Amino acid sequence: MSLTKTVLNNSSVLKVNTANTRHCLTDVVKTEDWSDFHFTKITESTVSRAMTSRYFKDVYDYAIADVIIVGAGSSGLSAAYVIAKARPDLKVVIIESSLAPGGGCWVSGMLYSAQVVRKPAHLFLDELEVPYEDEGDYVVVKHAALFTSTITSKVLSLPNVKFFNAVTVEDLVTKPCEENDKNSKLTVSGVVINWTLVTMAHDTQSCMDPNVIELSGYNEDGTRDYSKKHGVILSATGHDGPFGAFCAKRIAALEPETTEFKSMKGLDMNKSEDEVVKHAGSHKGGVDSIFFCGMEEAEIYGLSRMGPTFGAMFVSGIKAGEEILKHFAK
Ligand code: 48N
Repeated sequence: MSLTKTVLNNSSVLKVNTANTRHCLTDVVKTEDWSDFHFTKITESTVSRAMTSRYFKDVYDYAIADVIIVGAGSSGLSAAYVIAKARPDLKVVIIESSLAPGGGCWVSGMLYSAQVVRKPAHLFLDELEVPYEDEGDYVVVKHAALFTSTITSKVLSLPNVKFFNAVTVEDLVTKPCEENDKNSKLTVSGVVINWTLVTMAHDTQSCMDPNVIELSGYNEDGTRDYSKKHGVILSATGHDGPFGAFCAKRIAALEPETTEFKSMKGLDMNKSEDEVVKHAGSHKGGVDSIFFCGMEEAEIYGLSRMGPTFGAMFVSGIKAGEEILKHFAK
C-alpha cells in the first residue's frame, strides 16, 4: 500500500491511497462517509426463531448419537476431527461445559503463547495446515490459539458434528452389561446434561432436572437392538477439577471394584506423552462403551503429566478416534 504524506498548516495528515482500500463492501458503499450504508430489515422474533428452531432441531435430532465426546479440549477436538471426517454417517455430539471450546489449549505454559509440539505429532499440524517453526525434534506453533482455532473450525464445519457448549455432563446413563459380556458389569448408554450455569447452581436450589443424550444401539423399549452398533462415549475432560476428569471419577464411583481413580503423577515429559498415547482408547475396566483420551487418562490411570507440550493431546485423540472407528467398522 503506498502512503502519500500531505503537510497542512504544520500538521501532517497521512492520506491513504484509496485505490488500496478495497474490501468486500467497497462496491456496496457509495458515499465517503458511509451515510448510505444500511442492513436489510428484520424483526426481533425472526432472529429468535432462526436461533431456537435450529438449536432445538439439533437437540431433537441428536437425542440419540453414535459418539458422544465429553470435553472440547485439544484431545477431544482431535478425536472428533478423526472420527467425524472418516465417518460422515456417524452422529457425533461434543458437549463442552465452557462457553468456548479449546480447554487449556488457548495458551501454552502459564500465559506463554508459543506452543511446543514434539515430533511426530507435527504431522497432525501438517494435516490441519497449521504453520510452525521446525526446531528438529520438535516444532513450535507461534500461538496455541492458532492450533485451537483451526481444529475448532475444521471440526465445527463437519456436517455430522453437533457442538453443545456451555452444557455440562453431570452424570452418565448406565445399563446392565450385555449378558454375554463377562468382563464388565455396567455399560454407559448416554450422558446426563444440564446448562453449565444450572449445574454450578445446584447447591442453591432443591433440584433443577437435567436432560439426556442417549447412545445409539437400543430399541424404542430400551432393549438392546443388536442390528445396530452400540454407541460410545469418549471422555476428554482433562485434569481433575470442578468439572474435569468427570467420567473417570464417575465410573470409579459407580464401579469401585473394577475402576480405580489413580490421580495424575508428577511431571515427566518423555515418560508421560508416550504413556498417555499408549493408554488412549477404550476403558479396560468393568464399564463398557467408554473411551478416554487426553489428560483425563493421566487422572484415571495414574500417569505422569507432561506440562506445556501438546503432542500427546493430539495423538491420544487420534488413537482413541482410530479405535472408535474400528468399533464401528466391525
Ligand atoms: O484442555 P482440556 O482440559 O483437556 P485435554 O485433555 O484435551 O488437554 C489437556 C491439556 O490442555 C493439558 O492440560 C496440558 C497438556 N497440560 C498438561 C499438564 O501436565 O498440566 O479440555 C477439557 C475440556 C475443557 O474445555 C472443559 O471445560 C471440558 O473438557 N469439561 C467438560 N465438558 C462437559 N462436561 C464436563 N463434565 C466437563 N468437564 C470438563
